[in-house]
This record gives sequence, structure tokens and C-alpha cells, in this order.
Amino acid sequence: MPRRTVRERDPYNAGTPMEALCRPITPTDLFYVRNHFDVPEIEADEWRLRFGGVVERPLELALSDLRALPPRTLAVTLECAGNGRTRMRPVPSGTPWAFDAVSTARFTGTSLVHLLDAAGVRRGAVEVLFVGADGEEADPRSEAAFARSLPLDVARHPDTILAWGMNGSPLRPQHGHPVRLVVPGWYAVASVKWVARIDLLDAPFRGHWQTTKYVYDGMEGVPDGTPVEAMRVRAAIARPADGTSVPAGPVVVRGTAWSGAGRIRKVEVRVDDGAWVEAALGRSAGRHGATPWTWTWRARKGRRRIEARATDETGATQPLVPVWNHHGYGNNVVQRVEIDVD
Ligand SMILES: Nc1nc2c(c(=O)[nH]1)N[C@H]1C(S)=C(S)[C@@H](COP(=O)(O)O)O[C@H]1N2
Ligand SMILES: [Mo]
Repeated sequence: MPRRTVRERDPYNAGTPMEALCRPITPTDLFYVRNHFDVPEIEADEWRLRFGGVVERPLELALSDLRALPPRTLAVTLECAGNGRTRMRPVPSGTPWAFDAVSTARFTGTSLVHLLDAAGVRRGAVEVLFVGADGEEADPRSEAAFARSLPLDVARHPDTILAWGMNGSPLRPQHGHPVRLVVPGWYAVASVKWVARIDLLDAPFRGHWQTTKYVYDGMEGVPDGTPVEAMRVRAAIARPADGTSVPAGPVVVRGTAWSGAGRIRKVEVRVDDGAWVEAALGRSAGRHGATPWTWTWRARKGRRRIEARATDETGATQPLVPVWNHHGYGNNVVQRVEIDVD
């Protein structure tokens, strides 16, 4: 198996090999990593979660307290909002992802709503704030803190979980050990790693990573400052890899497709601007996990271009040219690979 592609050394950021996207679950060693700061080293038994703000009873919880709550395991596709950034023109600044900032894992944890109920949400609470241990916690609004909020209804959804497990093992340090948030369907910036503090807020959070970064700016048809939330529908081509060669004849083209807005209705493939034809959809690992697809290509000699596009149950599909925006978020342009058939 190929390894992750390092996109930034310090802090460590690395993309998943596209080939790994053939499978409904990405092996943990190949799951992409996106860090804004150094990875904090936290001992699981020393970790405490402070839960406060507009609540009846502030809590302080150890990992054993979380593990005593009803467990929930969900396959969830996480995608960085910056996935596909380098395919925009001009290329926006930011971590130079190709199409490799996406992966799927089985996360195990407990629904956040259990903690909300235990603490007792007071009237007037509108959002839940999550502060990571990797940044400076003192001022969650500053650029030096990694802090993000969720509306109360999203926070109360049973599939919004505080996870300690990933693919059957404890979370690895770079994925948020010992506990991270997982918010299915949302760009993964919402899934705060190394959660140290949770606060109920009586006003919308206006922190750096909430209102300055991770918003669409300068994007046609979208008001400036619109936060990135649901992942836009996208199909990824896992195999054959871009720039490789295959022998003429039948070739199985494989990939995966996902959308934060709902299920994948269809994936279509075309070669050299020919007609779009439907691929066969496989089974995802769960309703929040990406859907594998395959299509058998009768490859004819020459240099060929393969494209794939997905449509979700809302009817949303992918553009043929990137929709540029200042920070390079949400680029769900149709992916193309160039293959030599010999
Ligand atoms: N505390 C903290 N949480 C974080 C981040 C971070 O830098 N610090 N990065 C976010 C972003 S932008 C993404 S895309 C995902 C990446 O999760 P992964 O590294 O497990 O793939 O974590 C999110 N949670
Ligand atoms: Mo991200």
C-alpha cells in the first residue's frame, strides 16, 4: 500500500493515498491528517473535560466517565474544506491539498446529547463551543486557540459524538487522542480534536476559526462570510491512478462518493468528453460513510481522460470548473485522471 503524502511538515499535514479510497473504510495509517498546531501529547488517564457555560451543573469528566455512557459506533467520512484547493486558479493560499484530504473511519464514542442532558442546558443557550487542547485555551476567539461552535440542534443530534475510538483502537495522537468530536456530514473542521473544554453559549461564537477562516469569501452566488458546513457532493477516482498506464481492454475504474446533504443517488463516469454513463454503486459502511462505486471501462489505446461526478439525493451535483473562493474551500469540481492505454 502506498503511504500518505506529506503536504506540510510543521505542523504535520498529510493526505490519504487515493488508492485507499477504494475501500469503504480507510485504514488508520492512511487516514489524512490536518493539524493547525503541534499535536498535543495527552495521557488518557490525566485528561479531563470541563463542561460549562450556560448549564445547570458544570461538569468535569474523565475518560472513564464518558465510557460509562451508552456507546455509539458510526462510520463517518471526514473531508477537509480545503480538499481540492490546488485545483483552483489562481491557487488560494493554504495547505496544498490535491483531492486527498478525505477519509472514512469507524468512530466509537458517546452521543454529545448525553452530556448536554447531564449538565442541563439552561434557557438562552444557542450554541455549543468546543476548545481543543492544541491551541491556547485562554481566549477561544483568538487565532492561537483552536475553537469551534455548533448550533444546539446539531450538537443534540444523536450522531454527533465525542469519540475515543477509531477503527477499533484508541484514537491516535494526531487524530485527537484521547477524545475528539465527530460531526457527520460537516466539513471536518467542525470535528474538534483533543477536546479540552465544552461551553454552552448564549450568543453565536465569533472566533477566528469560525468567522475569519472556514467561511466562503469571494465566491460567486454565496454571501461573503457564509460558514463552511455540509460537505459538498463529490466523487473521487481511486483507481487507476492519475498518470499511470493500463493495458487495453476491460479495466475496472473504482472510487468513492459522498455528500453532507444526504445519500448518493448516482455516480457517472465519462471518457474523453464522451457520454456520461452510470457506475455501479456499492455499499457504504453506514449512512455517514462514503459510497464505493465501480465502472468497467473498455480501454482503447491512447492517452485517455476519465472523469467522475456524483449526484446526491437532493439533486446536487458537481461543477466541471472549480468555483473559486478566497480560501479555496468546498472545491467539488469533477475530478479527472489521465491514463495511458497501451
Ligand atoms: N483541535 C483541533 N481540531 C481540529 C483541527 C485542529 O487543527 N485542531 N483541524 C480540523 C480540521 S480543519 C480537519 S480537516 C480535521 C482533520 O481531522 P484528522 O486529522 O483526524 O483527519 O480536524 C479538525 N479538528
Ligand atoms: Mo480541514
